[in-house]
Amino acid sequence: MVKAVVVLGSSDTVKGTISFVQEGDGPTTVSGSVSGLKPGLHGFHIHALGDTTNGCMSTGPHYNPAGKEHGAPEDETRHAGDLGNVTAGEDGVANINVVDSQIPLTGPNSIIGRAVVVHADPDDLGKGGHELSKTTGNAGGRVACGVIGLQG
Ligand SMILES: [Cu+2]
Ligand SMILES: [Zn+2]
Repeated sequence: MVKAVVVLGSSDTVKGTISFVQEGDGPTTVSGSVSGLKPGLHGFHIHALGDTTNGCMSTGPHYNPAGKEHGAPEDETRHAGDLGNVTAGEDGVANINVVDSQIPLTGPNSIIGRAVVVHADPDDLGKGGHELSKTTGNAGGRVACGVIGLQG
């Protein structure tokens, strides 16, 4: 079993801790919570780079080792990093519980050392018809991010 964790930072208001667990070659389970969000949907992605030298802006585009277009987690056509949306309640807290097969913690497509980014706006899952729909889901600003690191 491989475990990893992200502490979301680079924002005074949005905070959270997210854990990743993978058994063997199986899917990765993502769990945790994010607080300080505006109620509603927020794009939730793995971005390619674990570089926060310029805050969340320097984490690059969505992690996309297969060179595909942006989509929903359940779509055939998606970036590996496309985890869809998280939903914040009236208290601004989003609880996350996702199982996904495209974000391994080992092997050539490992997400270790890359970044989790939470966005200001909903991810349209590639279907919004906006010029950014097929690249970012038009999810708006990057309100929190953190680098995925190995956990013991
Ligand atoms: Cu993103
Ligand atoms: Zn994407």
